[in-house]
Amino acid sequence: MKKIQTIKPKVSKVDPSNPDTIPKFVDDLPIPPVARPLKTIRGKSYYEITMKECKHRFHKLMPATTVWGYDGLYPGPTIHVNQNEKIYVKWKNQLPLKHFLPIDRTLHESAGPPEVRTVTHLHGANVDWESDGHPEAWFSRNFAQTGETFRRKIYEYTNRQNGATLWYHDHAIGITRLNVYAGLVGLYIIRDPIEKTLNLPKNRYDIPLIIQDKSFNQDGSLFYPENTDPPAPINPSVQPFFNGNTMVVNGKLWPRLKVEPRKYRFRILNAANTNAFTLRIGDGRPFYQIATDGGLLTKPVELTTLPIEPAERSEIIIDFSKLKGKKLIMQNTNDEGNTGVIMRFDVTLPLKQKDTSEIPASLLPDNQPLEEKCADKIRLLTLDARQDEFNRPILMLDNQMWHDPVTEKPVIGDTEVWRFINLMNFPHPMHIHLIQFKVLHRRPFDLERFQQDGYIHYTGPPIEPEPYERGWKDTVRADVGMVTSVIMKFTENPGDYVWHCHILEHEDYDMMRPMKVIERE
Ligand SMILES: [Cu+2]
Repeated sequence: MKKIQTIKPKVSKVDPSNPDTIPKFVDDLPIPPVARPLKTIRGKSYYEITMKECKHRFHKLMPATTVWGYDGLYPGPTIHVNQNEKIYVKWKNQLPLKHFLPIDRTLHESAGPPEVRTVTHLHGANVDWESDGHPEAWFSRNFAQTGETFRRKIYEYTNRQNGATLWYHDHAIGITRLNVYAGLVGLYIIRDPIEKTLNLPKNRYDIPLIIQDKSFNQDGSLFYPENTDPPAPINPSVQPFFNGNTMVVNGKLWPRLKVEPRKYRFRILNAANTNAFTLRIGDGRPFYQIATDGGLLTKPVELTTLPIEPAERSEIIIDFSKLKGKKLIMQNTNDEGNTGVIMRFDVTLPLKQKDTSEIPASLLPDNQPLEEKCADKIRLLTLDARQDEFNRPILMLDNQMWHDPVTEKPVIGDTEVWRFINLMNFPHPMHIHLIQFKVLHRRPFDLERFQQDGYIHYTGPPIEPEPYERGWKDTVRADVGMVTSVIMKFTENPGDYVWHCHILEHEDYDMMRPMKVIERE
């Protein structure tokens, strides 16, 4: 047998702080384990998931790295549920009392105790507000201290929504970027009966890909910058953005996945702090998108590239059946060099059995069309910036800080259109808790005139959403120079939620606002 050449540099030559020295495609892609309920309560599954500090090996030639993980795992265990199946989760904090990443003490309550606080948000969930993971519903180790909106230790998820790939992550006020970067992420998969009839690739052919960028110090510890460049007069200081110099998938640096020559379903999550990626497979071969954030599309969309913003999910089917023996790199075409490479698919496994799975012509009937003309309320919401006393940018929504009084108060039963007016020179992934929306359109406008008179002067017709965002969404890219409109119907669950930019460095300072969903009077 011909020996396949493997890359085996000496351990001493790998410098975790220099990505050029870290060989790619030497670790197999790990699959996060399935979360198991501790017991059942009145017939419902009850989970306890404990946040712990632990050691994690990002690469077989790197020393183990201190991370924070749900159940001591990075990424955390995947929770699997069925549509309408109610479950309970007690999220527990047994983390150290001191953070291992640099805390900016000028943000929110970061100045005072407790330094380490956590609260878990299930991103994309239709959930009662007390279980939503409100940023001020934080709790410290063993619930010793709790934030202002903390109401319960055990969260209840009803899963009244379409089958979808959701994810859970930390959302504590002022330190979300650090807690998520430390490792507090995991997947939550809802399955529904429609999906089960579709004969999509399943079980070992249904694979999650949680993509993040990270940087490391020489000793293998996680690197996160202490200050801005040029430095702010206070230290540590929040960053306006974070770019890692390596790519991590399911916890491994540039992993490889050995696949059979057949179809696979991939559930892709961009769990990066700041970075958007544009995915491309091999030489740009076509693949098929089947789902967005909130579940299945009406029909598959053929793509050769797929942009994905922080917090967005996209599910695709790749057909490797004609690629036996080939190795295909998943790239990020937004970057060159190390962060332009994500992972590799090696079509080297023998076909276990005939692939009978399908890429169906249609997926989910569109039985909830939302039309702009039926909106009960249209909100114009700006994305803007000013400077703080240290000459750092404060990014804001509607010119307001997090602690300013709530202005978005949707009424149950109403359909609302939100228009995100981006006044900055950078796109922002806007996320609204509780609901799934549809992207209506993006429309170019005259930024200069808006800044003079505060009115939107459109400079062109509305542009249809991209082919890859024509399904249920909870996060949307608010483009530069555009008014991005989304439409949604509030159906249940009054209470205190939030909406925010999902660039974590932005939501911490201060691109997050409260949203109070109210009952009709
Ligand atoms: Cu932002």
